[in-house]
Amino acid sequence: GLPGVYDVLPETPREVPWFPMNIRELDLTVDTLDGGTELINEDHPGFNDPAYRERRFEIVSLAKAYKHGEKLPRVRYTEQETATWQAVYERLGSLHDKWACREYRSYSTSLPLYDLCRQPDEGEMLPQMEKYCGYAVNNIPQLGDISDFLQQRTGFTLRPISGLLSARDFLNALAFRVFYSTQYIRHHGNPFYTPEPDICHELLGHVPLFANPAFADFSQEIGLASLAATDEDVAKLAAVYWFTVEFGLLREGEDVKAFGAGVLSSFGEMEWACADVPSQECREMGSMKEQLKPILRPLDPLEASKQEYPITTYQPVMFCAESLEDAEFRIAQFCDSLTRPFFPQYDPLTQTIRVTKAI
Ligand code: HBI
Ligand code: FE
Repeated sequence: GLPGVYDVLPETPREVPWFPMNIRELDLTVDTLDGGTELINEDHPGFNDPAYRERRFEIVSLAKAYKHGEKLPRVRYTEQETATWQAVYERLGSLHDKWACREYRSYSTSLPLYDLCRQPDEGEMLPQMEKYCGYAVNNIPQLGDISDFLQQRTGFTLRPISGLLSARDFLNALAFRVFYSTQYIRHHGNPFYTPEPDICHELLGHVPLFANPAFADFSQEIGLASLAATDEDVAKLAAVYWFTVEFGLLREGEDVKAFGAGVLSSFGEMEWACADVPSQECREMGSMKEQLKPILRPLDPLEASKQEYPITTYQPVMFCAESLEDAEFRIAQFCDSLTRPFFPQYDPLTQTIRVTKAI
């Protein structure tokens, strides 16, 4: 029938959750869920290692003291830490050749207008990271060098963080093209396992994709959608982020390739997600006793936003997009479908959010 009067009234004004309006206000985002140390529970491999805990505390303190505009803290990593990095770097490197998506393995940059007549600048990603950011088997790169590199490529910068943040604070920063990155490394006892994000996950999982302009735009889009969003919508966006940026897959011809950082930074999850037949050893490592392979669904953000996910085992259900552009388009559509009291836009000149009222 005809709509009732309440159906056509504009949304009533409401208080919105606090959000940063200026990039400096990210300094106010200090409420990590773990407080920087408490996340080390009995399950953490470093729980019973006082020297590890002290070291983690030291590195976390640098992140807590950091203020926008300062130089990113440099960490002098120990031989033991570098050995952990090396183990991860070597093992993942060979798997990336096989299973990482094209956008992770190679780059292409848009050139300034006066250069348009030349060939587009493109090539392998890793040599770039080695040349400009200090990536090497025997060196843990510094966040500052990576941040400078990304800023020149896509305008993304890194900010050090002490551990897991709330989904809202984490996503809000993406609106400013800022990515929070941990700086400590996992425990040396098991270089192939970490229950929390660490520098291997950030640098080998997330960072190379932030040099890709389409990926950078798509990340910022999720960030903008999270500003002043309701708790319910933040939870939906966090799930969409989880099933794309963290555990997303991309189809390349007949193959399924790793796109999410959680897949790209874990050899076990990469085999689980990308191998035709994941080995029994792999399945046991991820506590997947019954299931032989992940259930792959075509990426539908609405469905992903409602899909539950475990955080201690491998993913039983994963989403596969047809391409990065396909993922970008669908997510933009999803973000537009959320009800907003206004439309935030980012002004990169002032590094400020501008707000336009919804009509
Ligand atoms: N915090 N530091 C950090 N790193 C993450 O990847 C992260 C987080 N907090 C929340 C979060 N990821 C997830 O909720 C995403 O799905 C948003
Ligand atoms: Fe991550």
